[in-house]
Amino acid sequence: MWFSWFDQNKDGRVCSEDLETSRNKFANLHHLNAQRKKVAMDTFSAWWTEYLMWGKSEITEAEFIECQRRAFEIDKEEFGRRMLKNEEIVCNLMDTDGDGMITEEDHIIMFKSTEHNDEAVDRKWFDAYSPVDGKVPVKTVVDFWTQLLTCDDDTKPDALVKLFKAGI
Ligand SMILES: [Ca+2]
Ligand SMILES: [Ca+2]
Repeated sequence: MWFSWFDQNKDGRVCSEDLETSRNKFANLHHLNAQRKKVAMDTFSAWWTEYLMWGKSEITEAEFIECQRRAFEIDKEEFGRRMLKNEEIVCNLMDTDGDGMITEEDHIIMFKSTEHNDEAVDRKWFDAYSPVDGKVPVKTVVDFWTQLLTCDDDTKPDALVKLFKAGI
């Protein structure tokens, strides 16, 4: 579910061109100046390449699942740390003003960067975090997505799984 989220053209693979499109959209929607744009673009690339493409320039869904499965089987705790790190990087990237909070606008921009363009839908995802005054702490978002990526008990209720399964 998580991987296919980033497979914007639904051809079963995620590649460097997708990364290029996403990071440009992210920087442009945030209206970042040249210096901040460079930092954000570099972080975006490093994150995407490591955690989505496992260091490759292109990866299929089957390869991605195999990489994740192997890492999980080899060392579950290390896998958990890897997924946490992944979410810390991407959630801190969303917090462009560095105040430790992610606004609804920040979140919508990240969704739009990966071609999830329907704002009404994007707002439902943001609501899952129970925001206060249109904001949530970065850590809350990190926790939600790390839980999604690491929990091996599929009977445990998961707000994000519910949204994925609802096809939202
Ligand atoms: Ca694709
Ligand atoms: Ca912020």
